[in-house]
Amino acid sequence: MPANLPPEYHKIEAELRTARTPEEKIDIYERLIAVIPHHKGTDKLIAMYRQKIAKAREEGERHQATARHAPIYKVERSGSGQVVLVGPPNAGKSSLVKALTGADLEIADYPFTTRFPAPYMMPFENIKVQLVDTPPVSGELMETWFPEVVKMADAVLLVADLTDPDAASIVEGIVGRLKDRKVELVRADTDVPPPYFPFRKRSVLAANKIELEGSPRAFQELGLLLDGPFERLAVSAADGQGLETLRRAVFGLLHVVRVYSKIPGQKAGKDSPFTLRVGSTVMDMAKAVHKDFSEKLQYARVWNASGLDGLRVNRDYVLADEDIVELHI
Ligand SMILES: Nc1nc2c(ncn2[C@@H]2O[C@H](COP(=O)(O)OP(=O)(O)OP(=O)(O)O)[C@@H](O)[C@H]2O)c(=O)[nH]1
Ligand SMILES: [Mg+2]
Repeated sequence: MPANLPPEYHKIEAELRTARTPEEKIDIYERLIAVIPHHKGTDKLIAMYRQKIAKAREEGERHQATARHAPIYKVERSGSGQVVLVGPPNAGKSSLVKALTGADLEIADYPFTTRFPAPYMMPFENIKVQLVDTPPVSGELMETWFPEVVKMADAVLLVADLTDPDAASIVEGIVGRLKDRKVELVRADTDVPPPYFPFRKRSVLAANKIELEGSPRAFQELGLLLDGPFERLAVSAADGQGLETLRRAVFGLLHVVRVYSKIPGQKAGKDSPFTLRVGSTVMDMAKAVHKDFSEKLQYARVWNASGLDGLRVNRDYVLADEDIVELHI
């Protein structure tokens, strides 16, 4: 047990003695992870709590499945990140997913068309981002599993319906309900370092159906009422307005950089970048490429569009999006 754990740690740990349900335990483990300082000496402890969380989740699922037949949805991740759509009935969530991914989804002018969360892949330049379409929610109506799906995602795409005069208060209701369930939606430029408790998810708001008469005005009003907690983008799944901006904004939510690995004497392949968290260093990249590289890394050379032309950098160099990197061992 690392010696330098803060006093809150021991206080929270004491609560474990009285925790009964898997949910209570998960809550405590998450708070413990949140107060444990992150460094080499605490890696094992944090990993242990992550394992305990996973176990408690499984236990909770078994419990729920047998006791109440409550559905649990886990959306298998793939691509460079997972972004979940959240919004009221008929806002156009499925229509947006269809427009952004090209997938064939069920869309209809009655509410609750979408019944289960389902993943689709959105191409963005040379990577793919996973979008999760979901059934509708509101401040009053949110199934217990819904916040769990949001917790698993990297970020949130809120969808508002500009034809609904109550669009702003509906969004506020949803955001408030999620907050009650310990999921806090934050602006896209917020740095959310791990640990993730309370669960903070970067979000943007897509205000849909902008092509309709009256929508531009509704969009302005939405801005005034929501008082700017999220970046708002005016979009139309119907005619494609704003969708390229939205695509880039969704990528931006992930806070990742794309870096290209280059072999000395050859050109870098730009088809399959490594995607790493913003703030990652040359050393992080080396670890992602191969264990050998991370063990033997001496230095790297970096090329990019901002003018670096093979600059020699050390292992702490922080990578930028689209850096081309040549690792030297
Ligand atoms: N005019 C207009 N209609 C839209 C737009 N996007 C979606 N719609 C319509 O809005 C209705 C609902 O669309 P869906 O994509 O099914 O909405 P949803 O949010 O997935 O609905 P649920 O699955 O019930 O939550 C359909 O009739 C769509 O054709 C848009 O940009 N403009
Ligand atoms: Mg739908």
